[in-house]
Amino acid sequence: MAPIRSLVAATLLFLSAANAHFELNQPPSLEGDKMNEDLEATGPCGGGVADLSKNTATDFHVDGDAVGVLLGHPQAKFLIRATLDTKAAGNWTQLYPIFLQSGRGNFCEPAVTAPKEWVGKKGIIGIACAAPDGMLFQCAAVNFVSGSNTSPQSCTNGSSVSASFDTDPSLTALVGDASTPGSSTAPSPSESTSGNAAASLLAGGSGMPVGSMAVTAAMLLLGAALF
Ligand SMILES: *[C@@H]1O[C@H](CO)[C@@H](O)[C@H](O)[C@H]1NC(C)=O
Ligand SMILES: *[C@@H]1O[C@H](CO)[C@@H](O)[C@H](O)[C@H]1NC(C)=O
Ligand SMILES: [Cu+2]
Repeated sequence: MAPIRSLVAATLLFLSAANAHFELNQPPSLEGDKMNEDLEATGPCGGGVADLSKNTATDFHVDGDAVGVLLGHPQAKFLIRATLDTKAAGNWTQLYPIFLQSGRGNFCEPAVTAPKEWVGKKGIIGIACAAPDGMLFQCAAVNFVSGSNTSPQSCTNGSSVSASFDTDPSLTALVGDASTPGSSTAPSPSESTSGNAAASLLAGGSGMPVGSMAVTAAMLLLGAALF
């Protein structure tokens, strides 16, 4: 019995990891263990609802604290941003340079910093991920506190994971003071999603020949359907 059960468990784990876009592990995400992947493409927080009057917040040290993700794609670029807006409606500050993660698995940056003036305030840390299947979002509610967290728990890099600093216009567009609550000048998630997916597929690249072929096939089918 036990071996079969663990085999099933391992298979389920593998399947869920293979299907996963990305998960925010540190700080704990608004959705906790119950992430709804279907909503992950919805900005600013995926299926999480930012509301600082209700969200459970964990301490985040402004002189350096950990941000950890689990990536289910072979490659993706990440933006780490934060806002003091109570509903995460805008006014995002970038906390860390945009980086490219290569390799599926855990990535943790142990020394992400935030503005010192934020000590004593509550805020939302938002992660935006430019993945092969579009832009994805997760958030965490935090209390900004002074000092640094030098030995963060469960902050590890997967053995086949590497990272390098990078640039990405669709991620950079998600930073700034411009968008005030209620306005919608920022590009909508769906727009940046399709734009980015198309761009990364057109760029060809090492990663996804099968994906490009699937997209090409889908376009051919769509074309046929239109005639
Ligand atoms: C944006 O955030 C800053 C703090 O980083 C704050 O001083 C400013 O008032 C905020 N602006 C808006 C429009 O909320
Ligand atoms: C993970 O890798 C990044 C980039 O190489 C590095 O900055 C970071 O310190 C590593 N994290 C841990 C927990 O070692
Ligand atoms: Cu995905």
